[in-house]
Amino acid sequence: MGPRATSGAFALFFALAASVQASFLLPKDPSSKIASTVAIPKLEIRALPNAPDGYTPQNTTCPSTRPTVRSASALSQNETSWLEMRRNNTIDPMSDLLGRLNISGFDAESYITNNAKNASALPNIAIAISGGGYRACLNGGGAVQAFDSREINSTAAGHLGGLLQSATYLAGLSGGGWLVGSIYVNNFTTITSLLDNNASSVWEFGNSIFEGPATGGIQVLDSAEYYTGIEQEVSAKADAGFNTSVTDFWGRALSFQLVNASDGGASYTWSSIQLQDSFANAESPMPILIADGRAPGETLIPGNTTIYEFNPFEFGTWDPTTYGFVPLEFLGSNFSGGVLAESEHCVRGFDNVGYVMGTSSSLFNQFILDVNQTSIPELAKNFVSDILGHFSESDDDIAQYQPNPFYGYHTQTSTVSQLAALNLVDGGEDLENIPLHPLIQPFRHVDVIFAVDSSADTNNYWPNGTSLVASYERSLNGTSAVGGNLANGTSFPAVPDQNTFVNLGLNTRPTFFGCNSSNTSSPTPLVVYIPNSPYTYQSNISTFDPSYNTSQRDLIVENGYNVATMGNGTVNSTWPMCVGCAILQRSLERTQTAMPNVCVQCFADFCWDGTVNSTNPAAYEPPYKVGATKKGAATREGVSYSFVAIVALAVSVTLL
Ligand SMILES: *[C@@H]1O[C@H](CO)[C@@H](O)[C@H](O)[C@H]1NC(C)=O
Ligand SMILES: *[C@@H]1O[C@H](CO)[C@@H](O)[C@H](O)[C@H]1NC(C)=O
Ligand SMILES: *[C@@H]1O[C@H](CO)[C@@H](O)[C@H](O)[C@H]1NC(C)=O
Ligand SMILES: *[C@@H]1O[C@H](CO)[C@@H](O)[C@H](O)[C@H]1NC(C)=O
Ligand SMILES: *[C@@H]1O[C@H](CO)[C@@H](O)[C@H](O)[C@H]1NC(C)=O
Ligand SMILES: *[C@@H]1O[C@H](CO)[C@@H](O)[C@H](O)[C@H]1NC(C)=O
Ligand SMILES: *[C@@H]1O[C@H](CO)[C@@H](O)[C@H](O)[C@H]1NC(C)=O
Ligand SMILES: *[C@@H]1O[C@H](CO)[C@@H](O)[C@H](O)[C@H]1NC(C)=O
Ligand SMILES: *[C@@H]1O[C@H](CO)[C@@H](O)[C@H](O)[C@H]1NC(C)=O
Ligand SMILES: *[C@@H]1O[C@H](CO)[C@@H](O)[C@H](O)[C@H]1NC(C)=O
Ligand SMILES: *[C@@H]1O[C@H](CO)[C@@H](O)[C@H](O)[C@H]1NC(C)=O
Ligand SMILES: CC(=O)N[C@H]1CO[C@H](CO)[C@@H](O)[C@@H]1O
Repeated sequence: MGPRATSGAFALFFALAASVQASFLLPKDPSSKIASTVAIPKLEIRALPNAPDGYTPQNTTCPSTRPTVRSASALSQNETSWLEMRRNNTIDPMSDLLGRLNISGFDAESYITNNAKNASALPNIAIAISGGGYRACLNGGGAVQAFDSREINSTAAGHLGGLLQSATYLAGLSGGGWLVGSIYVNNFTTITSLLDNNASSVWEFGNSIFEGPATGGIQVLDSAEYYTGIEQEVSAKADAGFNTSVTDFWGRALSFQLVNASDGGASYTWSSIQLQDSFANAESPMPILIADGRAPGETLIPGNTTIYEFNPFEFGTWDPTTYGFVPLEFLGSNFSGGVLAESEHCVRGFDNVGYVMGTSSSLFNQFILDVNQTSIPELAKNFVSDILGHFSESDDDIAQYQPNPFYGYHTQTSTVSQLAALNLVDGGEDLENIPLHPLIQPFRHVDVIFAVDSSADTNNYWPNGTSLVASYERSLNGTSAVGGNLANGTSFPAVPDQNTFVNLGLNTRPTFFGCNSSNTSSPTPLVVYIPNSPYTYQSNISTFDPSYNTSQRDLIVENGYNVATMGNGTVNSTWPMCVGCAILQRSLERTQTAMPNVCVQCFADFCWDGTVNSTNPAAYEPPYKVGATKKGAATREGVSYSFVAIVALAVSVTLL
């Protein structure tokens, strides 16, 4: 598809979007701002807008050491150096946090400070935020708010503030990637600042992405300017010789909701995160986003697909097929066989933050597969089914990374080394909807992963363990004939089937997996599974719902805070202390320190004990654990049809 087609397609997209929206979108509550009572730090400065020419990638002069693709046989030197700094910076927050969590009969603060010189003895913590559209962004946002010691009251008894400051990695995928991206692109800001209703918040989800930003806040564009601007930017990228796809439009549109810049942050790059003070000084965890590989013509993404990660330094994969990383800043350069020929320029500006977040959430092919399971009008169903034909016949893919940085690289094992373009889709399409893959890589030595799951697995959009099951199954393919060496040294704790998750309630309260590390031959992180559940709000909103009024948005975040803290310890008073035990357990093993008795009890209470009950469960309809928050006029808006319909239209017009 050439540049002109892109531009024409987008004009059509705009026209159709506007008309479909008029017929499908439900009315919204315009008067739902809640006055905030707390003093909120001002959100001002953010990641560096360092792309050379806005959204258009540009040829630039290469550094004296030309960028190359490296083998995934170790961590990057940049990550290794960064980790040394991060290790030191986590010691005080971890010691403070464990002190507050108050593990009876154990002086956790002294334990951490006594081992501070022995970096590898200390706990190594990661947080993973699942996908699931705005539901996942907001529920995950509540969890991150709870983990962040900068948030008001988060360090009170029963709360978990400081876990974020103690963590080494923060991974997100799809809607969870919007959350992670929002935080880092806006100068490692807090969730409260993103929601700030006193000034103008970044997370204004009242206007759907298809309408564009509300005027009067930080954004000043009307819908027409919004669409025209996006069209011009994507056309300019196409004119510069880069294949564009529906994800370019999607990513630009997302940026207006996620990046605090009046032009939607066209110049912000994911690699610029490494230049931000908070990251450069290792004062924040390392953010990682995930996307899945997609073979040409493929609609259903298999469990053995290649999983790619974007970290602030690099883009690439640990999987034994492609098994390589490229410097993210120079993505878009024409690598061949892992090197950039002398005749080639160093392209910069390809790794636009919206494009990266849009890639991780590019689930257009999934919509088409799911259309008959979705409650949309017959008309829309037929329409989507119609375009399925065009779609599967076409090699015009969803998120195009062209030129493919892994062209001619690892030709013996790679499935993409002969492809001019690398095609990526939403990181959850292989069913691993929690971004655990980068966190179980042996080189990263993660001890414990707090896995926040906002997946919509059951009929009414609650999680049921599907993501953990997928991660576990993949980890078993170390030697199997079919999967080859897919696991490639990774190890994942055993988990039961989904029926067991529901029958034993493992999807309704936090559960630890992998408690007994002697059960696995290679180092395996402890997984603290934190499933979305109704504490104070029924947060099981459809993934396809594109708009949220302010009160609904805030209630989902508050519920997420309660999900992570079990209602600030009111639903289960031992939970905060047991989080402390989970943090410490692998470290105590390494230093051959006995588990405190209270921790032994925590593990008895919160670990999956190996029991299985695979009978078909009744419909999963969890009751409130605390009770509905009485605040504002939070109405559950019905599922809006516009998302599915417009996505279908966008896909079709892009292909025509
Ligand atoms: C971390 O702290 C140790 C000991 O306190 C010190 O020797 C080391 O230089 C520090 N590392 C970094 C990268 O700051
Ligand atoms: C913080 O805690 C105090 C005392 O419990 C309470 O009055 C206040 O509303 C809380 N603030 C927030 C933002 O939750
Ligand atoms: C980012 O936020 C920090 C902490 O609030 C602030 O000190 C710093 O000045 C901000 N960064 C930039 C580049 O201004
Ligand atoms: C994935 O599995 C299928 C068979 O189930 C196989 O044909 C394909 O080559 C595998 N892909 C990779 C990347 O291993
Ligand atoms: C991972 O895959 C690479 C490339 O195929 C291989 O060289 C390496 O030995 C594998 N590592 C493990 C631990 O299996
Ligand atoms: C790693 O850091 C060095 C400087 O220490 C820098 O020159 C290089 O570009 C960085 N690499 C990546 C991939 O960011
Ligand atoms: C960038 O350089 C390549 C050759 O390395 C050339 O083909 C391409 O046209 C240049 N792009 C622009 C926008 O100048
Ligand atoms: C959805 O259902 C219609 C009619 O029942 C059928 O023609 C169509 O192929 C189905 N679409 C998909 C994607 O399965
Ligand atoms: C769990 O979720 C999967 C994926 O959506 C679904 O196929 C399965 O029926 C669900 N099982 C239960 C018991 O909820
Ligand atoms: C827990 O604390 C948070 C933040 O202070 C608050 O929003 C939430 O309502 C509290 N939960 C309960 C159950 O009191
Ligand atoms: C906390 O939850 C665990 C796991 O469900 C349970 O065994 C324990 O009795 C609960 N404790 C309290 C104080 O509610
Ligand atoms: C992704 C993948 O190939 N998974 C397979 C791994 O192996 C188990 C059996 O050991 C299969 O059930 C999975 O399908």
